Amino acid sequence: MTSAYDQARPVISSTGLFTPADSISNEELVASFNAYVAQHNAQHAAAIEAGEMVALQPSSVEFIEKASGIKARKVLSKASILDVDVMCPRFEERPNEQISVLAEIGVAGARDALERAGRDAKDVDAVLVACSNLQRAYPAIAIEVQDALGIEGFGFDMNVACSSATFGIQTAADFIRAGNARSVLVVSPEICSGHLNWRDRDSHFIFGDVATAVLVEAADFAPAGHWDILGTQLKTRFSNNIRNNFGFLNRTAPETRDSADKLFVQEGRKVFKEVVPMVGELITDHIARLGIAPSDLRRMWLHQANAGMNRLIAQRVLGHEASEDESPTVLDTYANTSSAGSIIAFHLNNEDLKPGDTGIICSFGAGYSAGSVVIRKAA
Ligand code: CO8
Repeated sequence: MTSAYDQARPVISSTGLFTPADSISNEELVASFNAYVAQHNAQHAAAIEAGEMVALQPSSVEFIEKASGIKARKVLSKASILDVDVMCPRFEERPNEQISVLAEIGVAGARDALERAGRDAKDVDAVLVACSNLQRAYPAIAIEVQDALGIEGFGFDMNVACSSATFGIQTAADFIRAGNARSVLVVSPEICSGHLNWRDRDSHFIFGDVATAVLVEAADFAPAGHWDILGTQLKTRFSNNIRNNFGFLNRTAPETRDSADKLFVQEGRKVFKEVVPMVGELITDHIARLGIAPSDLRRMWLHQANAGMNRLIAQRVLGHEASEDESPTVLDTYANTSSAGSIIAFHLNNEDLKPGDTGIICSFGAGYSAGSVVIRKAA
């Protein structure tokens, strides 16, 4: 028996965004970091003097802006991150009866997407929570989001680090093509502040908090003004250059439970060098497969990790330096928000495009993983 939505064509009906109220500028961040460094070096002056310990080096606003393009980051817990004696977000533990903080910001992003599509939660069939770090093992955060929104059907969590949202979009699109769903929410709540080592000079400036949502639906069900999904392409290649060893087995080796490798660590230079060609190739291959010339790409909504990386990737694909209009930046104010970055870039920079305009959402990051979603504005 064929179902009502066999062989349906997947589209993006809407996107949603939750932005924390507070922001930390590079100046505020560096002032706090350098106060910590001064305090640490004073406390260990004798050991440093004796050559038993290496003095910590200060951070700098100029370095951060030049190396990354980041000027500020949005966060859920500003005061405790800047507090030299804490340097970590603090969230009061919630009773099980109360919604968890990760689900809460996911729900806020999802409500925005549903509202923009004029969609009743009852019409949504599935919720995927696709993000870098999940607050707990189970029950799935997606099922909690599903419950909070009053959605029937099913939900599950998935993690492909920075590429979680694009992998989620392909998964949702495949559900729609296969007739297993007609309307799927892909929610990416990213509390990156929770797994960032704010005392590590090499990475303390990189991440921010946010939540995004993408409503993927069958074309014949979607509202006018949606974006047709022309194709999706995913790629993974194992690398230890971005790694976080936090996990449920940490308690089996209590002596290293709080080591720095239980938070985000990376070899930034290697990531930069290896990921730029991988992503350039992915996008070039993908659009060629779809019969789209680089000059036909009206806009690229790239992952927001590093302004220099995006410049080089866009140059490889387009053959010229991309303008801000061709490849918009949000990492200056949001910093790297992992899987949410390319979705924020799309969310804040798509309304001026016209029916028939073609663009690409592309993510890349830990794994390595990269995902490409080619879309065209429908009439
Ligand atoms: N202030 C001043 N100087 C500094 C600082 C600082 N804060 N940090 C480093 N320096 C110094 C270094 O000591 C070095 O000095 P020297 O030359 O004397 O040795 C010099 O500056 C240059 O250091 P780097 O080579 O490290 O600097 P880079 O130019 O490579 O810039 C970046 C560092 C910005 C990290 C850059 O390499 C980069 O952005 N690379 C790409 C990284 C990337 O895209 N990663 C993606 C990871 S995100 C992801 O996949 C999601 C993971 C899950 C989410 C986790 C959430 C927490």
